[in-house]
Amino acid sequence: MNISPDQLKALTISEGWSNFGIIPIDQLQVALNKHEGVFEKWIEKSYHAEMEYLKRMQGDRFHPKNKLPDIKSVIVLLATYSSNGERMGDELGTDGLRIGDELGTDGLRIESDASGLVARYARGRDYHKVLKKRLIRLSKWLKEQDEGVETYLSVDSGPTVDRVLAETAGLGFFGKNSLIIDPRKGSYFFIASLMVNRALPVTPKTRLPNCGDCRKCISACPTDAIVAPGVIDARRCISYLTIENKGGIPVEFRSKLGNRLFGCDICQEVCPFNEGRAHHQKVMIGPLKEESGIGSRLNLKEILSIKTDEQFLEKFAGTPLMRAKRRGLIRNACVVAGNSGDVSLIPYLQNVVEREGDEMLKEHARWGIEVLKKR
Ligand code: B12
Ligand code: SF4
Ligand code: SF4
Repeated sequence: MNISPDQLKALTISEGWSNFGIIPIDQLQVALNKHEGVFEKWIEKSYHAEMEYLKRMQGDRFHPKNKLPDIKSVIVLLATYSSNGERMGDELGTDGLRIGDELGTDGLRIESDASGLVARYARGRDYHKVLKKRLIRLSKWLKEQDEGVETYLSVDSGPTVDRVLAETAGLGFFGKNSLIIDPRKGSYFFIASLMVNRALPVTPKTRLPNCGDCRKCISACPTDAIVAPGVIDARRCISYLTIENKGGIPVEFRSKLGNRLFGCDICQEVCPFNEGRAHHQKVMIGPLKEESGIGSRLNLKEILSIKTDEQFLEKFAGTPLMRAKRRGLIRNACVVAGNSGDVSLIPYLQNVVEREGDEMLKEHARWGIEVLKKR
């Protein structure tokens, strides 16, 4: 196909992508074969928690030909999201509490704080929709150059192993926190991809560093979820517990959540490759900025007062918080309220106990009340 990397570069930058790479399918399949075994071991150990869809999609994720039989190349694209907002783990000790905070006998923070923190990736508009639109435009452009072009696009929830794609394309290396890190730009980006049935010009790769002796993310994780370098036990990860998890949050992790209401960024915030990144994030197109979405903090009284799915939709439609649904977000808010030390939240938790028919929510609200009453 007659297109140059320079043409693609100009196009992707104008669309808001921060970087891209092209891999021939043979090279990708070799990398995927190597990683499939790692993935299977991860599943065997139940590190995937209740994310059964990962198991179900294994065949398609590790064998791109299942989705596009005539696949010749994959364009892997990165999209930076806001990294200059509020930190989720500022001055946090390994127990997830702010260093210097006055602690109660149960080790909980006494400082009053009636809001919960949202992970950076979720502060803007729903990235699935934003990035999908960009991929569709790229696909259309390719089809204009050659009408025989066929494509298959994937963003996050699609059947692709995004970090393996990004690593193989030379866009970054696997950190011990398991994230892909671009040594020049850090790790605050999404990964998306477009499979194409044409041999495209392969992008050059440079030698990348690795973590070396650093272990900052492993020691900073409040729940010890990084069980080995590069390996996350999702059952312990705050990101899983507050977003993907459909059940209750195990009591042993509740105080560790601190004020993290949705997702977690601690293993990225402590990473030296992310230091000072706020100054370098120049490619920031509207919808992924936190100003375009819900921002970094949500008011707990407001969250605990959301009575119906309609009210939830009104507030959060088009944002990544839809993933947790009303039930998940209220569950998280009960825990964060308990951790806040703010007794003015007790009546709001009491309302949850009285109003909700769901035993899981009632139990979390009662837990929050109990913790606050111990103050
Ligand atoms: C399931 C999932 C999760 C789960 C499990 C996380 C995990 N580490 O596997 C949970 C819900 C916990 C999660 C959390 C987050 N996620 Co997530 N998640 C995914 C998803 C859908 C699949 C990942 C997967 O297959 N995991 C299974 C493991 C085995 O595979 P893997 O992650 O690719 O892991 C590789 C490494 O472990 C490596 N490896 C194995 N052994 C070793 C040893 C060493 C030494 C090294 C260096 C590497 C290494 O090989 C594995 C592959 O074979 C991808 C999207 C996608 N479609 O791929 C997004 C994705 C990985 N998530 C992403 C993000 C942004 C997050 C969060 C930062 C969100 C947040 N702020 O709350 C956190 C980060 C937590 C963390 N430290 O991983 C981004 C990562 C972007 C990047 N720069 O890397 C992705 C790629 C989504 C996207 N398309 O942009 N996530
Ligand atoms: S996202 Fe948070 S809980 Fe999960 S591994 Fe990283 S620091 Fe640990
Ligand atoms: S904090 Fe250190 S060990 Fe963890 S990913 Fe960053 S460089 Fe690697």
